[in-house]
Amino acid sequence: MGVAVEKLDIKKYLREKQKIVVQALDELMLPAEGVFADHIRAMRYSLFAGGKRVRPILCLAAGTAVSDDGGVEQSLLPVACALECIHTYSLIHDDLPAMDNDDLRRGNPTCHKKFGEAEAILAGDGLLTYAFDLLSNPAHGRGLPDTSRLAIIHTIARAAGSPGMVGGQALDMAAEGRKIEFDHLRTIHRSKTGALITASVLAGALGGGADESQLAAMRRFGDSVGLAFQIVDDLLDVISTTEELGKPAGSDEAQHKATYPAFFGVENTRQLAEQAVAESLAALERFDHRADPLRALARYIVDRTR
Ligand code: GRG
Repeated sequence: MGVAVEKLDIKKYLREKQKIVVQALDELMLPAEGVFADHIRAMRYSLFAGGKRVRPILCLAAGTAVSDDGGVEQSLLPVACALECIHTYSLIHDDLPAMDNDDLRRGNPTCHKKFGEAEAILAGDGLLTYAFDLLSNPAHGRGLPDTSRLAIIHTIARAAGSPGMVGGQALDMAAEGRKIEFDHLRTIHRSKTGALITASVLAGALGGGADESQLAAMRRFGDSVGLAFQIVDDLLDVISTTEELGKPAGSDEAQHKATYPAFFGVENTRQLAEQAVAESLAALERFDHRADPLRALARYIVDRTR
């Protein structure tokens, strides 16, 4: 398995898939024209401001891991794009003055800095809603059976909403300036960041026709990768520069936020990230070479520098 992870050129794979996702986003996102042009321009600004596209790529890779159908990636593209729309909305709203009040995102001025606060709120609302338009629009069915599509919609809605990302954000906001236990931090991480990452993997697996035991394994994979992602995010905030991150570094400490490095120190945090990746790889043990991109993505998530 270790060999398989090394065999795949993850940088090349990411470049290829990022290009496919960005092209699909451009085709599937509403055009900035007509009476709503200004509003749609704000949505598109944040959507195309860069970003690693981790969630859509995890979705495509999970579909490929469980399917023999060479067309599965094409069928999953609207789902992948919907995940990126939801993620981008969460970043726009997270940056607002009422939340993290950040000026920089993906190396560019945040949506509210560029378009004003009201338009940024609406751009986020528009992206969230458009995600479900994409997911449910039969015109974008392209091979996904309705039962799979319904299961995907439910999985993503649950993960993005109050039992997932939105709830996690609410817990995070409520914890600001308070001393919290580690268990509570883990709950925040799992819901705020982990839930959408797990849903991205599950959505891909559902689209690829995974059976119950494959779905259970994919859930374990997604949960561990989501945790690794958040641990590394905490770590990068401490060890990287604003230039490298494209968003303000050191902001967790400045806001007295509870993080993995604050609880365990930098070195132990690194080890915890490694442990989470090892768990994610163990979850994929029963999958063949078609899961190699997923394995390589798990590795990339801890090795990344932004
Ligand atoms: C406002 C409802 C609502 C939710 C916000 C995701 C989130 C919840 C807040 C973002 C705050 C944050 C920095 C979380 C840490 C993990 C994370 C989601 C990082 C950003 O995701 P990346 O690294 O970003 O995938 P790019 O720009 O590459 O897409």
